Order: sequence, then C-alpha cells, then structure tokens
Amino acid sequence: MAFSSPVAKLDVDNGIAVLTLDSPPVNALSAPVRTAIHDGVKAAIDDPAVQAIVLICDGRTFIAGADITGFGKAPEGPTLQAAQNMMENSPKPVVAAIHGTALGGGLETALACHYRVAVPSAKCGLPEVKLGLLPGAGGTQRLPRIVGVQRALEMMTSGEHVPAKQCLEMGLVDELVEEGKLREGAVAFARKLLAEKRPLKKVRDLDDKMIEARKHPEIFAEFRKANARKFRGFMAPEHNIRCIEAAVNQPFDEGLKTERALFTELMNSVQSAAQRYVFFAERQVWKIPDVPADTPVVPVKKVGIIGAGTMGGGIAMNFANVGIPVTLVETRQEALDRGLSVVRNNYENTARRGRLTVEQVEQRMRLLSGSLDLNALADCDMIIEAVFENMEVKKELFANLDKIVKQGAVLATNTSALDINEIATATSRPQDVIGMHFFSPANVMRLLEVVRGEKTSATMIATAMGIGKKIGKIAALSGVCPGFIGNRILRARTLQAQAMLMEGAMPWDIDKVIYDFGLPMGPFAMSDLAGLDLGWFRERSTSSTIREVLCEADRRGQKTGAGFYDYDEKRNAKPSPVTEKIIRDFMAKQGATPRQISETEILERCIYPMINEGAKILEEGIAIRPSDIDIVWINGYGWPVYRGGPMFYADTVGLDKVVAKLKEYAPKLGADFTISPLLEKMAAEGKRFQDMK
Ligand code: 3H9
Repeated sequence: MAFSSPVAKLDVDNGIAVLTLDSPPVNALSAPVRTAIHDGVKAAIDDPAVQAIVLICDGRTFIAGADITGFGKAPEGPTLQAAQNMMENSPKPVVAAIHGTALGGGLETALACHYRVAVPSAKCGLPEVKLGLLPGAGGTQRLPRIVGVQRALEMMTSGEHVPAKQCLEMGLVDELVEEGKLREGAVAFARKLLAEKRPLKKVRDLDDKMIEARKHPEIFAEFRKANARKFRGFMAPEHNIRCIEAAVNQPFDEGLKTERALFTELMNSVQSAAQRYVFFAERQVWKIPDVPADTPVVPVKKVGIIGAGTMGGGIAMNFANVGIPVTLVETRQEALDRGLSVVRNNYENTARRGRLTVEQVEQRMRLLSGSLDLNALADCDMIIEAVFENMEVKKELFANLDKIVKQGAVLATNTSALDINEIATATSRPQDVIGMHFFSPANVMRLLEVVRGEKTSATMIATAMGIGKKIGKIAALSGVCPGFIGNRILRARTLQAQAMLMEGAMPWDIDKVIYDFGLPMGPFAMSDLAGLDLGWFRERSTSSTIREVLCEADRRGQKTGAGFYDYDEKRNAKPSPVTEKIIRDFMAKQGATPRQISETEILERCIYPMINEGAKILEEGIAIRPSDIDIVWINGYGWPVYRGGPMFYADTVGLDKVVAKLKEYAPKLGADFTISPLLEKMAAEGKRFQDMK
C-alpha cells in the first residue's frame, strides 16, 4: 500500500486496514491529519487485500476537533469534508475506534464512518458552541439524524461531553469494547460486520428521527424559551438551533449549505474570536514563568480552615468534594455548629436536586471535623484562614499558626483586601505565606485568585495553583496590591457608578446598561445582594454618602427587603421612588444639578476605567498577562465570555478610542484618576493587549 504520513501509519491486520493517527497533543485536525485520513483511507480502499478499515488514534485521545490554532489561517491540504467523503463513500466499511474524547470535528469525522466503537471511558461531544461556533463539518446534520432533535439540541447548545455508555444508548456508538483493548475490539467488530454482511450505514441517509421531528415543530420554540436565560447575549446557541431546524426541514445537502453559511457567520464574529481567545486563556493562566511545571509541591492530604462562616464553610466543601479531610476551627461552639449545619444543608439541597446521593452527602460530611482549638491544625498540610478582615486579628492568628503548624505547610489567607506581605511578617516563614482568595459562594464560584507575596516561594505558588486545579477552580496568579486583580478593577467601576449617581443617573439606569452589556447584574443590584451594610456601623454613620443614608433608613439590601431597589417577597427588584428621592435630596444638599446621561456614556464610564486599571495592573506586574485579568473577570464577576474579558474587549473597541474617551471624560473621572502610561503607549503604537508577550 502506497501511503506515508508524518502523523499516521497504515497497517493491515489480516484483511482489516488500521489507520492510526498520531498527532500530539490531541490529534487535532490539522492539514497533515486531514491529509492522512484522506490518503490513508484511499490507499486502503485501493488495496484489494483490504476488506474493512478502522480509524484509530494513538496518544491520550481520539481526534479532539479541528485545530483551533489554525482558525483564521489560509486553508491547506484537503478539506475535512473531502476526508469525510472518502470514508462515507468507501465501498468497504469504515469503523471509528474511539478513546479519550471524540469532540467537534473529531466526532464529525467519526460520524462520517459507517460504524463507531468506543471504550467505556470515552466521551463524545460537539463542544463548538463553547468556542462561539457550530459543528461545521456536517455534525449539525448528522447528529440529529442519529440521536434525535431533542438530544441534539441539548448536546450542541451545551457542548457537553457525553459518556460512552450514554452514547451507546443513543445509538451514537454501535458497540463498547473492553477498556485498553480498543484496537483488538475494533478489528473484531469490523470482522463481525463482514461476517454478518452488515450494510454500509451512512448517517446522512437516516431519516426516521427527522420524520418524527417534523410532526413536532413546536419543540424548537419550547427549547428556545426554556433556555432563554442561559443563552442570553450569545449568538452561537441560536445558530446551532437553526442548523438542527435545517436538518429537519431540508434535504441533507441543503442542510449542509445552511450549516456552512451559519458557520462562516460565526467564524467571522467577534463573539467566536472572544470565546476562542478564552479557550487558550484558560490554559495559559496556569503557566507561571518563574514557577516551572516541575516545581516541587506540598502534598496536600489534610486541610485546616479557620473560620466556619459562609466563606470558611464554602471553602471547606471544595476539599470535601475531592476527598480531602478538613478541620474547621472556630472560636465558639455555636458558630462551629452553625457553620457545619450550613454545609450539610447545602449538600442536602444538592442531593434533593439529584446531583448527590445520600451516601455521598454523608461521605463528605465525614471528611469535615470541627475544633475550637487552633492546635488541632498542627499536622495540616495547608491552612486557609477565613476570618473577618482585620489586620491585627490576622497577624495574631498567623503568629500563633507559626508556633503550632508543622514546618513546610502552606499558610494561606483568604483575605480579599489586606496586605499579604504584612501578614507574612507575623511569621518566621514568610516564604510559606500566600493568598488564596475564593469568591462567594466559595463552593460554587470558579475563580480562585492566588496571591503571591514578595517572599512567597515557588513551591507554595505551585501548590496553591495545583490544589486550585484539583478542586475544580480556575486559578489566576496576582501580586499584592489593594483588591488584587479582581476587586481593584471592580473599584474603578464602582467609583464611576457612584459618581454618575451624583450626576443624575439612577441605579437602575446604570444597572440596565451593565446587564444589557452581558453581566449578570449591575453594580447597585450587586450591592443590594451583598448587603449595603458591609463595613457600615450605625453609630459612626453621618449621612455622608448615599449608601450611608440608605443604611440609616434601614434599606440595607435584599435581606431587609429594600436597598437601592425595592424587593417583593420573591426578591424581585423594582426601581424605588424612595431611593430616587434620597438621591435627589442628597444631590440638592450638595448643590449638584441632575443631567441626562446617555447609555453610551454610562457604559464607557463604567468599562473604560476598568480597562485603564487593568493596564496599571499589568505595568506594575501584578498580573502576568492581560488574559489572566480576563479570566478573573469572566470567572469571578460574570463578565460575558462572548466579550472575552475587559482587556480583550478593549482590543475590540481599539485602545486609541479607549484612551481618547478617557481623556474626554477625565474631568468627571475624579481627582485621583490618571491614565495608565502603558495604555497610552500601546494606543499610540496601535497595539493590542492580546498581542502582548
Ligand atoms: C471544531 O472542531 C470545528 C469543526 O466543527 C469545524 C470543522 C470545519 N486545537 O485542554 P488541555 C491543545 S472546533 C488545537 O490542556 P486536557 C491545548 O491548547 C474544536 N489545540 O488537555 C493544550 O495545549 P498546551 C472542537 C488544542 O487533557 C493541549 O492541547 N473541539 C485543541 O485537559 C492539551 O489540552 C474542542 O473544542 C484543538 N482543538 O483536555 C475541544 N484542543 O498544552 C477542545 C486542545 O500547549 N479541547 N488543544 O496548552 C478540549 O476540550 C480539551 O483540550 C480536551 C483535552 C478535552 C481534548
């Protein structure tokens, strides 16, 4: 057989040709891989000694999709469609043998084969939606023909990876073969096909599920309605749905044309560019230039958490979820009991929703123990302090920990505001002190800001990042500064939102702009949720800010039924005439005259100072790279992923425009406002954050 390829080999096993792709890390469909499939299958078809063909991959996974790094570059080699046609039109049966993950173009390749076998640990999915795309190689037309419309809608709009057993039940996979014996299993399956003279099954020709779907056109409207909140702002889910509609209503080849047109639209969209950028940003964020991948880490087998409040309890759940025992320390028994019962309640709620078994709840609770004695933490490998924000209290605590806890343990603080370098001075081992800033609710929010102090060792950084990954967080490294990356940028927005209140915008005007931009809520709805009285004391309150006046009027947020907004018993927010009057009276007292503020000004005044702060964070070396800042804002604050994060968004606006607008608004931005020299320089040079190396 005349076939040679740098990424594949073809051998014949007693009449069965086995085409093995080997293109690390994930056998993505680069030009050489597409060429190998096309030419390899052709060579096997042309060889009279071959009766059937198996397509299999070496390495960790079956084809994980198109090569995302190749998007936007000039196409080379045969198209994926040409390779698929070679397989689908083969007069000899072609069997895909799946291990790892068959994703996107990978699953589409498998769908162009006549049959599919998989090992039980394999998973299949069409995750293009997560990249702001749709499956562009016939997947939108083939998947519903096999699994039906409802399941295709769910899979394609969620991007979920479906376990092999479920794939078998849905008909997506024809047979499961023994784990670790994929090649033998696939070859045996091919022989069985030949022996039983099974037909060449082309998914494109299946129609029974489509006939069924044509009787229920309402399924699409219902699906859109049920998911409206989840899909808000995103283009890709709707485009995926339209492709499935085409699969139902158009002949296969017409459906392919619809798919192509909608795919091209998405591929050229800013949304997809943003989501693809985020894909790589999420992988980049773990890489720390001066902490190499082989840095030794502290094996974390036992964790101690100080403070069993909402934060401490939430943090503890993360560890119990992955089987790591936790000792929670409190100063009072009632607080400890309350903390543990809140955790139990959370788990039981999850169990009620069917996502945990009763036994799993008990297993996790058994991993949590409580103590009133700090000495109980002596043999912990990692301590996370989550007490209230007071430097003196924290320093005293760390001084005690220094005396109690075994050498070499990670001494972490969950502070969101305080200077970690100063906390570290309370110990004789500042190299072991680090920030691990969780976001509330800590058992739910994906972000973990790992904060390195001046003296924090590489081992402690690698350990905190590694444990972050283990507990399912996305960890971003920050240096020490007030608010670290996330809250420092938040402050820049808060200052402007407050300033605009004093110029005539109402809280709901500002919140609406931020919500419409794609965040889950605006700054005032967020304050109401958190409680306006965080750090407020009635005895010290002097009506000097709108927040103080609201708190004095007992409008302290959602928990009191009123804050910036009025709330009904279901906690639905309504603009409040009371708040409006409070703001207007306050302005009158200050001699400020309200003016009409446009939505554009609200947006630019909220967002551009955030970008400016992000640039300062970069020039001060607080964040390693712009995409880390974006990861923080997407995962910690709900920045819409389809806008790529504040720094990516800045690139889409144009840095020159951002700077020009900041200069225009400068007189309103506050006495302390300055433009970042880095931002100005980059704007002048026509640069983009995403090109920063
Ligand atoms: C598509 O298929 C469109 C078609 O419908 C249209 C055709 C016309 N390309 O995640 P990991 C890299 S769209 C290029 O850390 P894991 C990744 O950057 C695609 N590179 O490993 C990383 O590089 P590095 C649809 C890719 O074991 C390394 O591989 N498919 C690609 O935790 C390891 O990745 C997807 O969206 C790629 N497609 O997870 C699947 N995929 O080491 C995307 C990965 O330099 N991929 N890399 O940082 C994944 O979900 C995960 O990578 C996977 C492995 C589950 C496969």
